[in-house]
Amino acid sequence: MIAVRSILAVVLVAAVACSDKGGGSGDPDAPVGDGDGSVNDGDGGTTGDGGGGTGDGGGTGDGGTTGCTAGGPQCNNCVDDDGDGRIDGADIECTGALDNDESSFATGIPGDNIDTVHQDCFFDGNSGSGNDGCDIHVCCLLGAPDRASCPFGANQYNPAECNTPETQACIALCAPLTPPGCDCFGCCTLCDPVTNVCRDVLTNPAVAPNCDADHLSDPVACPSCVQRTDCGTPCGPEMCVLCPGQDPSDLPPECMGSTQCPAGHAECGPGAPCPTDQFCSVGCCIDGVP
Ligand SMILES: [Ca+2]
Ligand SMILES: [Ca+2]
Ligand SMILES: [Ca+2]
Ligand SMILES: [Ca+2]
Repeated sequence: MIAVRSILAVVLVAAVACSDKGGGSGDPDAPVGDGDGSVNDGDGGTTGDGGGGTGDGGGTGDGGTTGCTAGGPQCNNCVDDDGDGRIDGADIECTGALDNDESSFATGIPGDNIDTVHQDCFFDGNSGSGNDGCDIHVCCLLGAPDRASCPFGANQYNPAECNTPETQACIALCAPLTPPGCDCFGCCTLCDPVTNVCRDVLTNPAVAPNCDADHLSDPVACPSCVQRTDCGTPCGPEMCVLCPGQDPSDLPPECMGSTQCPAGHAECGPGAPCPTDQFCSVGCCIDGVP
């Protein structure tokens, strides 16, 4: 137990040390890929090692960290834009590679996630179900038992329709874009990085404009939600699946410091970047918006 915890602690410290630099192995103090010809050279990234050259400035990419691109959208630019100590996909307020607002659950993409009533794929960079086939009344997500308790679009709400499964088109398009711990509509199990207390929170800024990382325990700012079970990936230490806001040190020892990713999706993190068309979110590569 002690040995495992020590290893995890070392891994965590290494990860933090790496993340703080934003450029990963570009840091000359980095433990791997430091360009000195030692056996670990190259492990930290294929193009970003050896002094922060191509990864940081060349736009090729990975900087030795998670596949981010310098100068890209805030959630994919290798920088802690909001200064909370968490970079890009490790920041719970980043919903995907195109998210250009690391400081909130909004994406900064014009027209994205602006409908309070009809919810579509939360992670596809637009509002409306036309392109994704995902369509559900917000009060299903909020768990409202009847119209009287439905705060948005109550006259259009039929609780019985909440039992309708998502369409195959919705699942096919949206699930690969959805970070572990979230359903396709942005109902996410969010964990406070400090206290590790977790809640299922509806993150859609149209519905919860005051919800951010500082208000995770506030049910007014961050309303509770009921996750859809057929589109998205649940998380939890008992499944060895990291939730947003957690890091490998939050997993029990039997997980060996490794998170389980959705089928077909690789684990990622500092020094283990995703393919260029994917995004490292909560320790797993998820698909980029097509
Ligand atoms: Ca960033
Ligand atoms: Ca951040
Ligand atoms: Ca965001
Ligand atoms: Ca959409």
